[in-house]
Amino acid sequence: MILVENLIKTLKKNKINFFTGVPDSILKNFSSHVENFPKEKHVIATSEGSATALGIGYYLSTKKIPCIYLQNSGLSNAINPLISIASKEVYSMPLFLMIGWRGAPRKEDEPQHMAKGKITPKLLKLLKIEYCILRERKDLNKLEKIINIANKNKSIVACLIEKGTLQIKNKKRKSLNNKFIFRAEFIKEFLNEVPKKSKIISTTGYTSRELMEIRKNNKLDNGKDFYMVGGMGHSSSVALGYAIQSKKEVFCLDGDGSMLMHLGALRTIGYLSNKNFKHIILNNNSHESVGGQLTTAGGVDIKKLSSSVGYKNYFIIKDKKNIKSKIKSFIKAKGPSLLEVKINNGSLKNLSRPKNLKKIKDQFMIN
Ligand SMILES: Cc1ncc(C[n+]2csc(CCOP(=O)(O)OP(=O)(O)O)c2C)c(N)n1
Repeated sequence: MILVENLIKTLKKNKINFFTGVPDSILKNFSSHVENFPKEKHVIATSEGSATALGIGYYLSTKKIPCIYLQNSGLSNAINPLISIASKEVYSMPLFLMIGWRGAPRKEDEPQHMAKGKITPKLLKLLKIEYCILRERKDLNKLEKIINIANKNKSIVACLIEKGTLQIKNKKRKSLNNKFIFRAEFIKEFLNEVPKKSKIISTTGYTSRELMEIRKNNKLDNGKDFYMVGGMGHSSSVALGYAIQSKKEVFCLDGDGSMLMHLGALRTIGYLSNKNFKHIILNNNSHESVGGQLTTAGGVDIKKLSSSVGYKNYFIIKDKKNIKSKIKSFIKAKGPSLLEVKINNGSLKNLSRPKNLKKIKDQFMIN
Protein backbone atom coordinates (compact mmCIF):
# COMPACT_ATOMS: atom_id res chain seq x y z
CA MET A 1 0.00 0.00 0.00
CA ILE A 2 1.24 3.50 -0.82
CA LEU A 3 -0.33 6.75 0.31
CA VAL A 4 -1.01 9.11 -2.58
CA GLU A 5 0.25 11.95 -0.41
CA ASN A 6 3.64 10.18 -0.11
CA LEU A 7 3.77 9.44 -3.81
CA ILE A 8 3.13 13.09 -4.67
CA LYS A 9 5.71 14.19 -2.09
CA THR A 10 8.34 11.98 -3.75
CA LEU A 11 7.45 13.33 -7.19
CA LYS A 12 7.61 16.93 -6.01
CA LYS A 13 10.95 16.31 -4.29
CA ASN A 14 12.16 15.18 -7.71
CA LYS A 15 10.78 18.31 -9.38
CA ILE A 16 7.78 16.67 -10.99
CA ASN A 17 5.00 19.21 -10.68
CA PHE A 18 2.85 18.79 -13.75
CA PHE A 19 0.34 15.98 -14.23
CA THR A 20 -1.69 15.13 -17.26
CA GLY A 21 -3.51 11.99 -18.27
CA VAL A 22 -6.67 10.01 -18.77
CA PRO A 23 -8.27 8.69 -15.58
CA ASP A 24 -8.10 5.05 -14.54
CA SER A 25 -9.77 3.21 -11.66
CA ILE A 26 -6.43 2.05 -10.21
CA LEU A 27 -5.27 5.67 -10.11
CA LYS A 28 -8.53 7.19 -8.86
CA ASN A 29 -7.13 8.16 -5.46
CA PHE A 30 -4.29 9.89 -7.25
CA SER A 31 -6.83 11.69 -9.48
CA SER A 32 -8.75 12.82 -6.48
CA HIS A 33 -5.59 14.48 -5.11
CA VAL A 34 -4.68 16.36 -8.31
CA GLU A 35 -8.14 17.11 -9.70
CA ASN A 36 -8.40 20.64 -8.37
CA PHE A 37 -4.89 21.73 -9.26
CA PRO A 38 -4.79 24.72 -11.66
CA LYS A 39 -4.18 24.03 -15.35
CA GLU A 40 -0.46 24.81 -15.08
CA LYS A 41 -0.24 21.76 -12.81
CA HIS A 42 -2.93 19.35 -13.96
CA VAL A 43 -4.79 18.70 -17.20
CA ILE A 44 -7.28 15.90 -17.83
CA ALA A 45 -6.61 14.94 -21.43
CA THR A 46 -9.06 13.32 -23.83
CA SER A 47 -6.71 10.53 -24.86
CA GLU A 48 -3.41 9.12 -23.71
CA GLY A 49 -1.82 10.29 -26.97
CA SER A 50 -2.92 13.86 -26.25
CA ALA A 51 -1.70 13.54 -22.66
CA THR A 52 1.72 12.48 -23.94
CA ALA A 53 1.77 15.40 -26.36
CA LEU A 54 0.74 17.82 -23.59
CA GLY A 55 3.62 16.44 -21.52
CA ILE A 56 6.01 16.94 -24.43
CA GLY A 57 4.86 20.57 -24.75
CA TYR A 58 5.32 21.06 -21.01
CA TYR A 59 8.89 19.77 -21.24
CA LEU A 60 9.70 22.01 -24.22
CA SER A 61 8.39 24.99 -22.29
CA THR A 62 9.85 24.30 -18.82
CA LYS A 63 12.75 21.83 -19.28
CA LYS A 64 11.09 19.79 -16.52
CA ILE A 65 9.75 16.23 -16.52
CA PRO A 66 5.95 15.87 -16.76
CA CYS A 67 4.00 13.03 -15.16
CA ILE A 68 1.72 11.41 -17.71
CA TYR A 69 -0.82 9.09 -16.10
CA LEU A 70 -2.84 6.41 -17.83
CA GLN A 71 -4.38 2.97 -17.71
CA ASN A 72 -2.20 0.38 -19.46
CA SER A 73 -4.90 -0.06 -22.12
CA GLY A 74 -4.17 3.54 -23.14
CA LEU A 75 -0.45 2.88 -23.52
CA SER A 76 -1.19 2.01 -27.12
CA ASN A 77 -2.76 5.45 -27.70
CA ALA A 78 0.40 7.01 -26.26
CA ILE A 79 2.91 4.96 -28.25
CA ASN A 80 2.82 7.17 -31.33
CA PRO A 81 4.08 10.40 -29.72
CA LEU A 82 6.22 8.41 -27.26
CA ILE A 83 8.20 6.67 -29.97
CA SER A 84 7.95 9.01 -32.94
CA ILE A 85 8.69 12.19 -30.99
CA ALA A 86 10.02 11.61 -27.47
CA SER A 87 12.17 8.47 -27.80
CA LYS A 88 15.96 8.48 -27.64
CA GLU A 89 16.23 7.87 -31.37
CA VAL A 90 14.18 10.98 -32.14
CA TYR A 91 14.12 14.04 -29.80
CA SER A 92 15.20 12.24 -26.62
CA MET A 93 12.90 13.72 -23.99
CA PRO A 94 12.57 12.86 -20.31
CA LEU A 95 8.97 11.85 -19.57
CA PHE A 96 7.55 9.97 -16.60
CA LEU A 97 4.61 7.62 -17.19
CA MET A 98 2.45 6.51 -14.27
CA ILE A 99 0.55 3.45 -15.46
CA GLY A 100 -2.42 1.73 -13.82
CA TRP A 101 -1.68 -1.96 -14.44
CA ARG A 102 -4.99 -3.70 -15.08
CA GLY A 103 -4.63 -7.43 -15.63
CA ALA A 104 -1.36 -7.66 -13.68
CA PRO A 105 -0.24 -11.27 -13.06
CA ARG A 106 -2.07 -12.99 -10.17
CA LYS A 107 -4.73 -10.23 -10.07
CA GLU A 108 -8.09 -11.40 -11.34
CA ASP A 109 -9.44 -9.16 -14.08
CA GLU A 110 -11.56 -9.09 -17.23
CA PRO A 111 -10.35 -10.78 -20.44
CA GLN A 112 -9.48 -7.50 -22.20
CA HIS A 113 -7.39 -6.42 -19.22
CA MET A 114 -5.70 -9.81 -18.85
CA ALA A 115 -4.67 -9.60 -22.51
CA LYS A 116 -3.08 -6.15 -22.09
CA GLY A 117 -1.82 -6.76 -18.55
CA LYS A 118 0.26 -9.73 -19.63
CA ILE A 119 2.12 -7.84 -22.34
CA THR A 120 2.47 -4.47 -20.58
CA PRO A 121 5.99 -5.09 -19.14
CA LYS A 122 7.04 -6.65 -22.45
CA LEU A 123 5.76 -3.62 -24.34
CA LEU A 124 7.73 -1.28 -22.09
CA LYS A 125 10.86 -3.36 -22.65
CA LEU A 126 10.30 -3.33 -26.39
CA LEU A 127 9.86 0.44 -26.28
CA LYS A 128 13.11 0.67 -24.23
CA ILE A 129 11.21 2.40 -21.41
CA GLU A 130 12.83 1.64 -18.04
CA TYR A 131 10.22 0.99 -15.38
CA CYS A 132 9.66 0.00 -11.79
CA ILE A 133 6.67 -1.54 -10.00
CA LEU A 134 5.25 0.37 -7.05
CA ARG A 135 3.71 -1.91 -4.39
CA GLU A 136 4.78 -0.47 -1.06
CA ARG A 137 6.26 2.66 0.44
CA LYS A 138 9.85 1.53 0.11
CA ASP A 139 9.34 1.22 -3.65
CA LEU A 140 9.29 5.02 -3.75
CA ASN A 141 13.12 4.74 -3.66
CA LYS A 142 12.94 2.85 -6.94
CA LEU A 143 10.78 5.64 -8.28
CA GLU A 144 13.46 8.22 -7.44
CA LYS A 145 16.08 6.11 -9.22
CA ILE A 146 13.92 5.86 -12.32
CA ILE A 147 13.38 9.63 -12.38
CA ASN A 148 17.13 10.19 -12.06
CA ILE A 149 17.63 7.95 -15.07
CA ALA A 150 15.09 10.00 -17.05
CA ASN A 151 16.91 13.21 -16.11
CA LYS A 152 20.38 11.84 -16.85
CA ASN A 153 19.59 10.07 -20.11
CA LYS A 154 16.79 12.35 -21.33
CA SER A 155 14.66 9.25 -21.66
CA ILE A 156 11.12 8.03 -21.03
CA VAL A 157 10.61 6.07 -17.79
CA ALA A 158 7.55 4.51 -16.18
CA CYS A 159 6.10 2.97 -13.05
CA LEU A 160 3.44 0.28 -12.95
CA ILE A 161 0.81 0.34 -10.22
CA GLU A 162 -1.52 -2.56 -9.43
CA LYS A 163 -5.12 -2.54 -8.21
CA GLY A 164 -5.47 -1.53 -4.54
CA THR A 165 -1.97 -0.08 -4.13
CA LEU A 166 -2.81 3.62 -3.91
CA GLN A 167 -4.62 4.80 -0.81
CA ILE A 168 -5.49 8.33 0.23
CA LYS A 169 -5.71 10.02 3.63
CA ASN A 170 -8.26 12.67 2.83
CA LYS A 171 -10.94 11.18 0.67
CA LYS A 172 -13.22 13.84 -0.76
CA ARG A 173 -16.84 12.88 -1.22
CA LYS A 174 -18.26 13.49 -4.67
CA SER A 175 -21.64 15.16 -4.66
CA LEU A 176 -24.11 13.27 -6.79
CA ASN A 177 -26.21 15.14 -9.30
CA ASN A 178 -29.86 14.20 -9.17
CA LYS A 179 -31.27 16.63 -11.73
CA PHE A 180 -31.24 14.28 -14.66
CA ILE A 181 -32.23 10.75 -15.52
CA PHE A 182 -30.04 7.79 -14.52
CA ARG A 183 -28.27 5.81 -17.21
CA ALA A 184 -30.09 2.62 -16.24
CA GLU A 185 -33.50 4.31 -16.43
CA PHE A 186 -32.77 5.51 -19.93
CA ILE A 187 -31.41 2.15 -21.12
CA LYS A 188 -34.53 0.36 -19.93
CA GLU A 189 -36.82 2.78 -21.77
CA PHE A 190 -34.65 2.53 -24.86
CA LEU A 191 -34.70 -1.28 -24.88
CA ASN A 192 -38.47 -1.16 -24.69
CA GLU A 193 -38.65 0.87 -27.89
CA VAL A 194 -35.71 -0.34 -29.97
CA PRO A 195 -36.69 -2.15 -33.21
CA LYS A 196 -36.44 -5.92 -33.05
CA LYS A 197 -33.73 -6.41 -35.65
CA SER A 198 -31.50 -3.51 -34.75
CA LYS A 199 -27.88 -3.69 -33.62
CA ILE A 200 -26.52 -1.91 -30.59
CA ILE A 201 -22.84 -1.18 -30.04
CA SER A 202 -22.13 0.05 -26.53
CA THR A 203 -19.12 1.80 -25.05
CA THR A 204 -16.56 0.76 -22.42
CA GLY A 205 -17.43 0.72 -18.73
CA TYR A 206 -20.77 0.96 -16.96
CA THR A 207 -22.76 1.53 -20.16
CA SER A 208 -22.06 -1.94 -21.56
CA ARG A 209 -22.42 -3.55 -18.14
CA GLU A 210 -25.77 -1.90 -17.45
CA LEU A 211 -27.06 -2.68 -20.94
CA MET A 212 -26.24 -6.36 -20.42
CA GLU A 213 -27.71 -6.43 -16.92
CA ILE A 214 -30.94 -4.64 -17.82
CA ARG A 215 -31.55 -6.94 -20.78
CA LYS A 216 -31.00 -9.99 -18.63
CA ASN A 217 -33.08 -8.89 -15.66
CA ASN A 218 -36.03 -7.62 -17.69
CA LYS A 219 -35.94 -10.16 -20.50
CA LEU A 220 -35.83 -7.36 -23.06
CA ASP A 221 -34.60 -9.04 -26.20
CA ASN A 222 -35.20 -6.59 -29.04
CA GLY A 223 -31.97 -5.82 -30.87
CA LYS A 224 -28.57 -7.43 -30.38
CA ASP A 225 -25.64 -5.99 -28.47
CA PHE A 226 -21.94 -5.80 -29.05
CA TYR A 227 -20.14 -4.66 -25.91
CA MET A 228 -16.97 -2.62 -26.48
CA VAL A 229 -15.22 -3.88 -23.36
CA GLY A 230 -12.02 -2.22 -24.59
CA GLY A 231 -11.05 0.12 -27.41
CA MET A 232 -12.45 3.11 -25.55
CA GLY A 233 -13.60 5.85 -27.91
CA HIS A 234 -14.05 3.55 -30.87
CA SER A 235 -17.62 2.31 -30.40
CA SER A 236 -19.06 4.89 -32.84
CA SER A 237 -16.58 3.86 -35.53
CA VAL A 238 -17.38 0.19 -35.01
CA ALA A 239 -21.07 1.06 -35.30
CA LEU A 240 -20.41 3.08 -38.45
CA GLY A 241 -18.40 0.27 -40.01
CA TYR A 242 -21.35 -2.03 -39.43
CA ALA A 243 -23.96 0.47 -40.62
CA ILE A 244 -22.24 1.13 -43.95
CA GLN A 245 -22.63 -2.54 -44.89
CA SER A 246 -26.14 -3.07 -43.54
CA LYS A 247 -29.74 -2.03 -43.93
CA LYS A 248 -30.40 -2.59 -40.24
CA GLU A 249 -30.80 0.24 -37.76
CA VAL A 250 -27.51 0.63 -35.89
CA PHE A 251 -27.38 2.34 -32.50
CA CYS A 252 -24.21 3.41 -30.73
CA LEU A 253 -24.56 3.85 -26.97
CA ASP A 254 -21.65 6.13 -26.18
CA GLY A 255 -20.24 8.09 -23.24
CA ASP A 256 -19.06 11.69 -23.24
CA GLY A 257 -15.51 10.70 -22.27
CA SER A 258 -15.50 8.09 -24.96
CA MET A 259 -16.88 10.52 -27.56
CA LEU A 260 -14.18 13.07 -26.72
CA MET A 261 -11.41 10.48 -26.89
CA HIS A 262 -11.73 10.13 -30.65
CA LEU A 263 -13.86 13.13 -31.55
CA GLY A 264 -12.77 13.01 -35.19
CA ALA A 265 -14.98 9.94 -35.67
CA LEU A 266 -18.02 12.22 -35.48
CA ARG A 267 -17.01 13.93 -38.68
CA THR A 268 -16.60 10.60 -40.50
CA ILE A 269 -20.13 9.74 -39.37
CA GLY A 270 -21.51 13.08 -40.57
CA TYR A 271 -19.56 12.89 -43.81
CA LEU A 272 -20.74 9.40 -44.74
CA SER A 273 -24.27 10.30 -43.74
CA ASN A 274 -25.74 6.83 -43.24
CA LYS A 275 -29.48 6.99 -42.61
CA ASN A 276 -29.36 3.91 -40.39
CA PHE A 277 -26.74 5.36 -37.99
CA LYS A 278 -28.10 6.52 -34.62
CA HIS A 279 -25.76 7.85 -31.95
CA ILE A 280 -26.70 8.14 -28.29
CA ILE A 281 -24.37 10.11 -26.03
CA LEU A 282 -24.95 9.37 -22.34
CA ASN A 283 -23.56 12.62 -20.99
CA ASN A 284 -22.67 12.79 -17.30
CA ASN A 285 -19.71 15.12 -17.89
CA SER A 286 -17.55 12.53 -16.20
CA HIS A 287 -15.57 9.32 -16.42
CA GLU A 288 -17.95 7.59 -14.07
CA SER A 289 -16.71 4.05 -14.69
CA VAL A 290 -13.26 4.82 -13.31
CA GLY A 291 -14.14 7.08 -10.39
CA GLY A 292 -16.19 10.02 -11.67
CA GLN A 293 -13.33 12.34 -12.69
CA LEU A 294 -14.62 15.20 -14.83
CA THR A 295 -14.51 15.22 -18.60
CA THR A 296 -14.64 18.48 -20.50
CA ALA A 297 -17.96 17.63 -22.18
CA GLY A 298 -19.84 20.04 -19.91
CA GLY A 299 -18.80 23.01 -22.01
CA VAL A 300 -19.67 21.47 -25.37
CA ASP A 301 -22.81 22.43 -27.27
CA ILE A 302 -23.42 18.95 -28.67
CA LYS A 303 -26.33 20.17 -30.78
CA LYS A 304 -24.11 22.62 -32.67
CA LEU A 305 -21.26 20.14 -32.78
CA SER A 306 -23.40 17.43 -34.32
CA SER A 307 -24.94 19.70 -36.96
CA SER A 308 -21.61 21.22 -37.91
CA VAL A 309 -20.06 17.79 -38.55
CA GLY A 310 -23.03 16.71 -40.65
CA TYR A 311 -25.52 14.86 -38.43
CA LYS A 312 -29.06 15.37 -39.72
CA ASN A 313 -30.95 15.43 -36.42
CA TYR A 314 -30.33 16.21 -32.78
CA PHE A 315 -32.55 15.21 -29.83
CA ILE A 316 -32.11 15.73 -26.14
CA ILE A 317 -33.47 13.93 -23.07
CA LYS A 318 -32.85 15.26 -19.59
CA ASP A 319 -35.51 13.57 -17.52
CA LYS A 320 -38.36 11.12 -17.78
CA LYS A 321 -40.86 13.65 -19.14
CA ASN A 322 -42.18 12.46 -22.55
CA ILE A 323 -39.30 10.04 -22.71
CA LYS A 324 -41.14 7.38 -24.72
CA SER A 325 -42.21 9.75 -27.45
CA LYS A 326 -38.77 11.36 -27.60
CA ILE A 327 -37.08 7.97 -27.99
CA LYS A 328 -39.63 7.02 -30.66
CA SER A 329 -38.96 10.22 -32.63
CA PHE A 330 -35.22 9.64 -32.42
CA ILE A 331 -35.56 6.05 -33.62
CA LYS A 332 -37.86 7.07 -36.50
CA ALA A 333 -35.80 9.99 -37.81
CA LYS A 334 -33.43 9.35 -40.71
CA GLY A 335 -29.84 9.45 -39.57
CA PRO A 336 -27.21 10.17 -38.90
CA SER A 337 -28.95 11.37 -35.74
CA LEU A 338 -27.65 12.16 -32.32
CA LEU A 339 -29.54 11.82 -29.07
CA GLU A 340 -27.89 13.49 -26.10
CA VAL A 341 -29.10 12.04 -22.81
CA LYS A 342 -28.10 14.11 -19.81
CA ILE A 343 -27.55 11.61 -17.02
CA ASN A 344 -26.69 11.67 -13.33
CA ASN A 345 -23.72 9.83 -11.96
CA GLY A 346 -24.93 6.65 -10.30
CA SER A 347 -25.02 3.08 -11.55
CA LEU A 348 -26.75 -0.17 -10.72
CA LYS A 349 -25.21 -2.12 -7.84
CA ASN A 350 -23.48 -5.50 -8.26
CA LEU A 351 -23.21 -5.27 -12.01
CA SER A 352 -21.88 -8.34 -13.74
CA ARG A 353 -19.34 -8.11 -16.53
CA PRO A 354 -19.51 -9.41 -20.08
CA LYS A 355 -17.56 -12.69 -19.89
CA ASN A 356 -18.15 -15.07 -22.75
CA LEU A 357 -17.03 -12.59 -25.35
CA LYS A 358 -16.68 -14.91 -28.33
CA LYS A 359 -20.25 -16.11 -27.80
CA ILE A 360 -21.46 -12.51 -27.57
CA LYS A 361 -19.74 -11.79 -30.87
CA ASP A 362 -21.20 -14.88 -32.57
CA GLN A 363 -24.72 -14.03 -31.42
CA PHE A 364 -24.34 -10.45 -32.55
CA MET A 365 -23.27 -11.61 -36.00
CA ILE A 366 -26.29 -13.85 -36.52
CA ASN A 367 -28.76 -11.91 -38.67
C1 LIG B 1 -7.77 3.74 -23.89
C2 LIG B 1 -8.43 3.70 -22.55
N1 LIG B 1 -8.17 4.67 -21.66
C3 LIG B 1 -8.74 4.64 -20.43
C4 LIG B 1 -9.59 3.64 -20.09
C5 LIG B 1 -10.23 3.58 -18.72
N2 LIG B 1 -11.64 3.90 -18.78
C6 LIG B 1 -12.60 2.96 -18.83
S1 LIG B 1 -14.13 3.57 -18.86
C7 LIG B 1 -13.54 5.15 -18.76
C8 LIG B 1 -14.46 6.33 -18.64
C9 LIG B 1 -15.32 6.51 -19.82
O1 LIG B 1 -16.03 7.70 -19.65
P1 LIG B 1 -17.41 7.91 -20.41
O2 LIG B 1 -17.26 7.47 -21.82
O3 LIG B 1 -17.86 9.30 -20.19
O4 LIG B 1 -18.40 6.87 -19.72
P2 LIG B 1 -18.86 6.73 -18.17
O5 LIG B 1 -17.76 5.99 -17.48
O6 LIG B 1 -19.09 8.09 -17.61
O7 LIG B 1 -20.11 5.90 -18.28
C10 LIG B 1 -12.15 5.17 -18.75
C11 LIG B 1 -11.32 6.39 -18.69
C12 LIG B 1 -9.84 2.64 -21.06
N3 LIG B 1 -10.68 1.63 -20.83
N4 LIG B 1 -9.25 2.70 -22.26
